Amino acid sequence: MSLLSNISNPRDLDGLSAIQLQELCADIREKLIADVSKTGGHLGPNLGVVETTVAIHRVFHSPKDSIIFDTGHQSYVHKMLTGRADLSSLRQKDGLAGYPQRSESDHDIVESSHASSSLSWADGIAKAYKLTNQNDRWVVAVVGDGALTGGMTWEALNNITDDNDRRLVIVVNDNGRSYAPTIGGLARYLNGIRTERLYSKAFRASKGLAERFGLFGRLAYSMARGAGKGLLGTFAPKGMFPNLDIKYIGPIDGHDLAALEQALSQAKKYEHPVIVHTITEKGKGYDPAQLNDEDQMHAVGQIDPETGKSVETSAGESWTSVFSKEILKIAEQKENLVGITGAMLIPVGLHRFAERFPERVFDVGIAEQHAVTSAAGMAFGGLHPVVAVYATFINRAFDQVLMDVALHKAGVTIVLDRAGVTGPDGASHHGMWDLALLQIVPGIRIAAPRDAVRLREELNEAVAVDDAPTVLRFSKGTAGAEIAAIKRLNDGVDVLLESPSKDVLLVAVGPMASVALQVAELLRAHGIGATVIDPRWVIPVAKSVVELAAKHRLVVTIEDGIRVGGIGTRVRQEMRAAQVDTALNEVGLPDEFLEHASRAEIMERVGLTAQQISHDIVAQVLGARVPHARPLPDETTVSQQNQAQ
Ligand SMILES: Cc1ncc(C[n+]2csc(CCOP(=O)(O)OP(=O)(O)O)c2C)c(N)n1
Repeated sequence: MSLLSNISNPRDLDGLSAIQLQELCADIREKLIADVSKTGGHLGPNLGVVETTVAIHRVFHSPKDSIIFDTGHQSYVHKMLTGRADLSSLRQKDGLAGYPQRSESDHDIVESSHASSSLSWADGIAKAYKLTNQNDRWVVAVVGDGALTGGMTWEALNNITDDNDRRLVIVVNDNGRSYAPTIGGLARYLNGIRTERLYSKAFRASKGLAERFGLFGRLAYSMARGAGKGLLGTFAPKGMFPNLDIKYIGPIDGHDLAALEQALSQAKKYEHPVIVHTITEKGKGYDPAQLNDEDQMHAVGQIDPETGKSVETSAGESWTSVFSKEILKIAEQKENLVGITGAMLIPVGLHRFAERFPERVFDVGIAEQHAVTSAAGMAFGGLHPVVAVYATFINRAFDQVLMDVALHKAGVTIVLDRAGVTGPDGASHHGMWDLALLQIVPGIRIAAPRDAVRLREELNEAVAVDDAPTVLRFSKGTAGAEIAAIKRLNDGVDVLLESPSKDVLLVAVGPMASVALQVAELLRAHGIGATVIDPRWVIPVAKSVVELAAKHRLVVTIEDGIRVGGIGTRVRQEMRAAQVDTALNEVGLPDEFLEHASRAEIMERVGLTAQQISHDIVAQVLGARVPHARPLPDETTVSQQNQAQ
């Protein structure tokens, strides 16, 4: 029987001996590999924080003490120690979430998977505990070196160091990597600490920390801030952390449980903000991860646990791969084209471009806001930047798109991967807000390709615009089969299907084109005629969309973004402005946080399936559901004949 099966809450760790704790860490790793290889998830990061998480839970008392995981992708071990040892349902419908989730446990606090927010959360919680006299509660933030490249962490540190009277411990989990090695001056600084000669000395010293503290150490440590650095300061590297005016402990071997516990216990005793700097290895204890140069198995799909090799069969080329190849082609022709990524070079497909033209692709760290404003600067200087991010992360940089790019008429192309429902990563990872958010930016143009051919085409069109922001958004997964148009209208709108009767105009946004065609097919079985169009550029709304709307009894827009303020709403407003009064039904995602499940399961749950959409349209055409299709005075439609029968 494994030790892990005896752990139902963190206090069960208290009675374990050093040897048992080591055994437990081995059990945890074994279980992580066994379960995550089946469910997919963040394997490398979690293998790297096994000892750190065990030590934190031994020293601090969650949920009384608040433990916050930055990004939350490395919280699996925390889940296992807080009554959720079985990860076999991870990221599945009705199973455990891939990030902390309050509904799962009192031990989970921050659910958002958007990086670099943990120190602000910690600052806020610590302020609240202080003001409400909850002085026996600590706040612990676990933040990676990657997340530390995000500006919010520095805004938070600036505030944390301004009020020393708080019980706040910042554990910097430094593995030198985000997905790829972490970039920038901060990373170089941390790397310097890891590699400098002093490190090996400090590393050894960390093992005997408590003993070395002795009376003098404890005294020095409890000295008021400013009166001295304390003994631990002697291990601290010269430079950034000491200059931040915050107590620093480290570097600590993040796989040495005893050293970790000693350091964290000292940090706890200090009763003021402290940074505990741990050095860990991503993927620790699992060769396929540690030997994986690309990202040390930061995030995996289903794998063979023995070899670490993917066991997923791909149904075709991914959207990302199509983009990746096309952007390189364009870069070969267009010398002023540059790429920008927020620490996700390979996931967003800029790696081919970077391999060929290393000086023209910039990894800016997890810093989407900086990426966008820096792009505005590059455009001013004569470049055409392509900022490639996951759709959900552009939320962070809305103001920069609005004020720095659009207001300055900068030719910047923003490429949004993982747009729409993404699935198992859960509520904060769906790319469902971009269309509603970005369409309100004056002058912006947004393209949503329906297939790989259109992705290439629209990307080329986007980078040719040098006086406004352009956006290209596409989904996760495979691009699917080509969907040919029967004709292209003058303003670039593709007509995918026409029917003899003009009952319904289906306006499909991007990948919803295939669903729209299925809807048309189902309607045909009911004698309802549909025209299906793909506007290609959904913002601004093309004139021909409005003209076609005027010629139909009902307009139905179908998008995989939120319905509120989405493309459908915009089409309706443009129709009204043009005095077109055809009824419009905007089909899209509800404005809710959508829990993790597969993409298909979520689409089913929210009614974004051909069956559900066509079911509603039939009722609307028959006048049984609002909005009612209006009659076309000059044409008799098949459905009107049906109604008459
Ligand atoms: C705002 C934002 N941008 C990008 C990401 C994608 N992302 C998830 S984890 C990660 C790397 C995190 O590195 P680090 O904080 O060092 O943690 P590690 O995985 O190395 O433990 C990135 C870029 C994100 N979650 N949030």
